[in-house]
Amino acid sequence: MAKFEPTEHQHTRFNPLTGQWILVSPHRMMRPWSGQEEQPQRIDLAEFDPKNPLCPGVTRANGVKNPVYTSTFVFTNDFPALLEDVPLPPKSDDPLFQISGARGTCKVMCFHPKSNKTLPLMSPKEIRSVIDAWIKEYKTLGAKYCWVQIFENKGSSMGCSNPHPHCQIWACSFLPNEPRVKDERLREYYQNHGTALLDDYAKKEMMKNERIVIENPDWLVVVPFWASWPFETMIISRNGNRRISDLSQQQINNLSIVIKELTTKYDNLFQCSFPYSMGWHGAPTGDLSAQADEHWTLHATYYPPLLRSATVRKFMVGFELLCQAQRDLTAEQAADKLRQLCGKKHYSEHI
Ligand code: H2U
Repeated sequence: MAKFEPTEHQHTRFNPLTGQWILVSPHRMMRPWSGQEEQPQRIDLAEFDPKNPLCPGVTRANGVKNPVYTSTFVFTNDFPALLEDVPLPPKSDDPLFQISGARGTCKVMCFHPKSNKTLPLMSPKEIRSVIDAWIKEYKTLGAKYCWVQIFENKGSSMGCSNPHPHCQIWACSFLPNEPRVKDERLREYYQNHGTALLDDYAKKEMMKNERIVIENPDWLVVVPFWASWPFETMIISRNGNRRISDLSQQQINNLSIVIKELTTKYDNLFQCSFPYSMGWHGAPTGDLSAQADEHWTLHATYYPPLLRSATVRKFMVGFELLCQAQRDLTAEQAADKLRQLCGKKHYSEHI
């Protein structure tokens, strides 16, 4: 039988952060596509839309007028999934009908006053203001809540309801599933190895040099070995930071450059405003900040849905929903494509 070639032969890979396996089927890259096609996100938006409730000076759905902000702007979501003061459900000791209280708050953060300034089109200085605002919110909300999730849904194909550049921050009184499982797995690795899983992983990726997209002294961007979305990436702290609130000025500066470069590469890949969901994970906060946290390493994950063009996306359905995630392109092939793309100049500058 022929020798195993990861770019030709199907195999499964393990995600140590979730405990789940994914199926890699590179031989499927050639299959024809006659399914749904996405509408690429428009990049020719006006700077200001008087009807857009996220724009400066516009009145939102709840009748409150936004200030004429000139940098970032944060407000409490007018339609929050989590409220601060709600009655708690009665206790249930039936294992089949478990129920628990949930409290929290949801915020919206506009990145920039101009609707047409997505992150790749912003300057590193403007991106720094976004990171500073993330840290400020994280500190305030993290004093009260055990999990603060900063996330950006970009593009309508990722459920984003408004094209103005923004992210959301949800703070909750409970550890949600993804961070809870991650916390358990990182802790178990630390107990077995005496080192943090993602610190070890970043060092090994640096040595292997097969999946690196961008690197600088503070940050490593890789397509993780276990990536399930076609062009999924992780930004991993190389200096053992556990939370976004730990970052030094230099780390913030270098992060702003990394975010600009990565999102520029993403846009340049299919010459569109590249959709994704991204978010930050670090050690829990609030009551849980008293627990040991040396098993955590600060990181962000980007989950972009596009597969082979601005209009053809990956669907996580069928086998993925019923069995396990599956991908065609290998993580190494995706990293190679992203690495070779220009991260300094946005494609729209050539138009
Ligand atoms: P998304 O694009 O990721 O859906 O985020 C936009 C958020 O902005 C959304 O959660 C909120 C929506 O509830 N929003 C307001 O709070 N007030 C408004 O007037 C419009 C949108």
